[in-house]
Amino acid sequence: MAKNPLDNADNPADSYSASSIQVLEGLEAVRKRPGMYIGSTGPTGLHHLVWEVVDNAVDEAMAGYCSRVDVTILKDGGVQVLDDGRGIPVGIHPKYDDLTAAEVVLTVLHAGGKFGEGGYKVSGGLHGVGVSVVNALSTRVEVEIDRDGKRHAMSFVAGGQPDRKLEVIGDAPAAAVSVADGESIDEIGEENGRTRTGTMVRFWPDPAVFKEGIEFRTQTLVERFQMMAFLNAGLEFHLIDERDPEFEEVVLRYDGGIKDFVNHLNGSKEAMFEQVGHYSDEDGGDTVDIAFSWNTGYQTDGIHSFANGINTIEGGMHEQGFRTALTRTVNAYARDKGVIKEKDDNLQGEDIREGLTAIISVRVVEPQFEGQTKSKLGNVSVRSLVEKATNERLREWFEENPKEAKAVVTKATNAAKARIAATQARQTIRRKSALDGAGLPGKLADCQSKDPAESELYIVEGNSAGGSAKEARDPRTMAILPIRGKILNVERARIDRMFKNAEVISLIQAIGAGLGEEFDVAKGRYHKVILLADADVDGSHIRTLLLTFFFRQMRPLVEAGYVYVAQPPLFSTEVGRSKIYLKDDVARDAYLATHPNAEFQRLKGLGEMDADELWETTMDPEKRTLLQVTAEQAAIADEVFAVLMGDDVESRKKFIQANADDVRFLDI
Ligand code: 0RA
Repeated sequence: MAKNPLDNADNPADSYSASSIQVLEGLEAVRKRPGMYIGSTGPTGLHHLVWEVVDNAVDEAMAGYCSRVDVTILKDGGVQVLDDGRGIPVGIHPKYDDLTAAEVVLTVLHAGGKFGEGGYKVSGGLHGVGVSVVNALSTRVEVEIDRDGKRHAMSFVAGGQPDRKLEVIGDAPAAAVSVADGESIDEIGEENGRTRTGTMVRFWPDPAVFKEGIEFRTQTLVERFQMMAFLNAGLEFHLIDERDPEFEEVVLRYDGGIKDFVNHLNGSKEAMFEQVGHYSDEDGGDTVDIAFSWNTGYQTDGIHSFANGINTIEGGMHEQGFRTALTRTVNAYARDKGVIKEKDDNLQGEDIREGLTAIISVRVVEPQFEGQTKSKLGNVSVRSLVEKATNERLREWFEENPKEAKAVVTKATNAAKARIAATQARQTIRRKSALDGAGLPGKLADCQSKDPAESELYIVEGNSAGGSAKEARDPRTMAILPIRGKILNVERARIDRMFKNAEVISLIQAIGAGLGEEFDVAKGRYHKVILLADADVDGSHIRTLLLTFFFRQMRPLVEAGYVYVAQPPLFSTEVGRSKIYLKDDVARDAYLATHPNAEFQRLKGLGEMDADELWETTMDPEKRTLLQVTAEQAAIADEVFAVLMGDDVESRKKFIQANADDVRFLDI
């Protein structure tokens, strides 16, 4: 906890006035209740520190002053964020007579970029708490600012206590000359009369705050920066991980912005036409940007929305406006062109959204974030903005691209037919009362307990493994459903076909909570649905098919945290007359370190274990490790699934080969 600087005679903060004390009390509040400012003190909160600093650089980019952000994970666990924005202002702050604006930004809550002139019109950052929070939760922060021709530096220790007041440490270097394509100057950094501006923030998170650890996950940073790069056309991110000598610098820059985002999400799918549609509009400082394309696939959830750079996974007014206007526009167009006759029913939204990939990005001056995870946009005015833009501009796009428009309408018409066929198929099944849980599948060995909270369903690949699992289980709480062969690939199958698949039907019956839009997680018969398949590539494939099925057709089950992946061991070794199982390479290496000469067998399949072994290694709640499947980052998950499951066989093969070991740990 930060000490009162006045208690320490050696502290340079001695010269600070009453306002500085106030300032430190603010940071003290952050240290007392960090969760209130960064959501949690777990890995999510830890990464939030990086987002806070990077958001400031992105704000500079949005205001038109920053073109590049360099993020470095330092060897000693700190993080450095360097941008070429205007630099945090270095003059004396009007409200705090003895502090520079830069010191205020680093030590006063909410000071961010919101004060004085030159403040941002539209700001990112879900919490928007500002860099001072990063300061409060770090053991050390170092800042360098290039501005007004000078390089300035300051630093803080122990949760925001001044270590070195802002001072000039030299001249700012010359500004980089931007070299256009084909020009002869190839030396970046050459004098052009101007000096560089920008901010460098280096921080070391406080392990006393982040008790679960202070290790940053590179992939998390890459995914976030990629999203930001898509949403800010032309902005260039560089990521370096100095902890890993093998790490190759990641550079992310998309000059096509959200159009590139759509292409990227569609990358592994078969696009219906070459060009990505795009339009934007503006009203009273709020802006909307939309890019869209259709692919030949059947999913209906390809709309991804963002507000001020935040992925609004719970949707909101911008999404609503788009959906309404999309449905309206396609129906109006189809009627005008005579594809739908007067007496015909309208196409439904889901028909039109089949195969659609769209990015909706809005910037809102005063965003209202609502919902459970504060990721739903509540501004009603944004709905009309998006609706109006879509009504006008999408219609224009259809008129200008008649071939594409026709393909869209034809696809939607086919989807409508399939929807009607599915309703009929569903009714047939319901008549047999299969979907309502009255009939349980014959292959299911159900558990005795009727309390979903303690009941577990093991979905086991193959009949022989299914047999072992039935023998091994605790019949009171564990149900076993053997699944034969590969279930239908749901990414590619329309719902009407899925109802005809025996494996899919038995899954739906066993879980007993319905399917698709009718899925009701409260009716689920098990709070743990555990996928148990071999630890090899075939097992990975089946696991992925099942995960895709749950993700697409029973998403609330995934969101509730009810879906798990069991981890059968990969290796076994004989020790005397007993056998020891080790779950992965790490466990094997650890074992080898203490038991030289052990010979390992790579296990080929679950079928090789008898019931006792299966219980011991994989099912015993006392010993097993289950991986909980999460549905975070739907946009990225969409892509992972698409790569794995989509029509593009080549990229699917490549993905599975590249990730053969990881696929079983697939963390959607
Ligand atoms: C306050 C005001 C202005 C910019 C910033 C803060 C700022 C903060 C950070 C943090 C990391 N990089 C940053 N870049 C800028 C506006 C500057 C002006 O009006 O000139």
